[in-house]
Amino acid sequence: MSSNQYDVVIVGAGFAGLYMLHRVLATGRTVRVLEQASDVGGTWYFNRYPGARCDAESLAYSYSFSSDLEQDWTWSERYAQQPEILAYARHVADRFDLRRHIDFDSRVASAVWDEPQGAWVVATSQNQILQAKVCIMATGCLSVPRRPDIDGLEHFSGNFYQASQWPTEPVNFKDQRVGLIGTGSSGIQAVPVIASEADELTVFQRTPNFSVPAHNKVLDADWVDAFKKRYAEHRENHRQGIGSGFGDLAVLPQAGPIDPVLFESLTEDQANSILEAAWERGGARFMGAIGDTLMNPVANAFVQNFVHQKIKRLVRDPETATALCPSNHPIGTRRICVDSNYYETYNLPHVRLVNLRKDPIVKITELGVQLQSEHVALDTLVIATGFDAMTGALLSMNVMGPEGFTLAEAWSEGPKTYLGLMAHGFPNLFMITGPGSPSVLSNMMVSIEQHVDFVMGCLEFMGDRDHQRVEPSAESQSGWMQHVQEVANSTLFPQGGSWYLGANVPGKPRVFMPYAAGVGPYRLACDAVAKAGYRGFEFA
Ligand code: NA7
Repeated sequence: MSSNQYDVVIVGAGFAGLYMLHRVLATGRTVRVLEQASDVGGTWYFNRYPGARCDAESLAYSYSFSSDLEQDWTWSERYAQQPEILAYARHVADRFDLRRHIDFDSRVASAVWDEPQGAWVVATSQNQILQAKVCIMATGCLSVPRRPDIDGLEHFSGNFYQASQWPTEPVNFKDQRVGLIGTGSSGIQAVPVIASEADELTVFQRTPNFSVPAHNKVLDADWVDAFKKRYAEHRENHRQGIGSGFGDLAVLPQAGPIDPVLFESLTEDQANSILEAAWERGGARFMGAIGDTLMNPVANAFVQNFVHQKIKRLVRDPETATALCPSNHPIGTRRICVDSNYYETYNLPHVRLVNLRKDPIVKITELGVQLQSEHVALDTLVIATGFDAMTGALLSMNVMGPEGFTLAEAWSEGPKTYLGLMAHGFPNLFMITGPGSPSVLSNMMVSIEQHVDFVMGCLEFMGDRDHQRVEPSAESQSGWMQHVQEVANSTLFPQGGSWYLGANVPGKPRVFMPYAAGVGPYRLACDAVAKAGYRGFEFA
């Protein structure tokens, strides 16, 4: 083997790439990781905007593969902030001696299957070329930032920042008139923090999102000790999908379990008190308080109304409160946001919401934002306008299979995968948390570990039988995609018009991409496939 030939190449050194690397190294295979950033961490490397925080509970959003690691590492808060999560990724890279297998600042430009060699030839924009029998895309679901097509954006002469490409050096908002465009999770997390520093903050909102309070806090050391003593049980709950793997029901010290109940079995008072308890408890699991919120339009409308009432009580100005109440999508069909004082921030005298539905942006000028009705002068403009989610990174790399067509061509009508793990026509190319897997609807750590373990099982299976090549059959892939759509269509998700559907990117096919049945059922499906000799995959 020449020095640029490997058994495995992994693209990405976020949490998926790091664990994949650790597992591959343990088998003695040769492996190289290519990472576009200058350090590990993936999405947590780039998303360092003020207020960036995980919306899964820290003790659940962490690796379970090493008991020593989970016992040694101490999370400080219920929901970890970006710097702490990045520190954790760095710790893992050092602790397991992973860095020397990673090429940083190496952005993959193409991956082309070489049929005679039976290998992927992976080239970077830095003119590095590697060859590997197996290529694993650990490129993340939210790693290609979207720039909005707002006229004049490039002409703004003040300070300009994009949430998902935040500079490494500190940003000063003091004495600044700041504008922020975008009110998804990123904007909602950033608003209170920017408001605490800026002279003035104007938030330009096109579509409001539902947000529930995080009730974040410093974790109690005794409680953490008790939790860690039973870590294995908690992890098992996460794997089975309790709370979408976001954290099991005993994760909070003071709160008891919330039993999922169906709306029709409840009186109005009971439904309200269940929602009240879930609101007080905080976090994304609010969505699971009434079990059929995402299936039953009547239940969903009730929960929407509950949150509208909360917003109207939290925000003093009635016009602002009304503008903040989402009315164009069922609650939960766009990713529920988890905030710290988001709604309350609008009560501050120097914070203002502009409802772009009533007063649209005409253009960005050198000095600020020109609305239809007025010009808003700004020193700093922040955009938090989202991502080309789930397929953006995979399709940006010019991946070409043996038949001479690219992944972008194969997916021109939307992504097609088997189990979200592989695509027909692209042998030996695995995806971690790809479209068609629970991915963004789950705790990513739970999904990442399950995917990596599945891929390793498949590679071992191949090694034992001297198989050189694997890909899913066309039939198994179309069967899985049909199942993914059927599951989505049994929920309200398709009504959300969200990035889950590609709806935020002009021209992107509208296909519901994540698998909505949950991490537990998905794991069972994968386990059954593996047990049946990797049913649906073809080996050669
Ligand atoms: P999101 O959730 O996609 O939010 C993007 C926001 O940007 C959303 O409010 C958009 O409004 C807004 N947007 C996009 N383009 C424009 C234009 N042209 N004008 C005004 N507003 C615009 O991205 P986030 O980064 O907040 O969150 C993504 C995930 O990252 C999140 O769920 C977490 O998992 C982490 P729109 O809805 O399109 O009207």
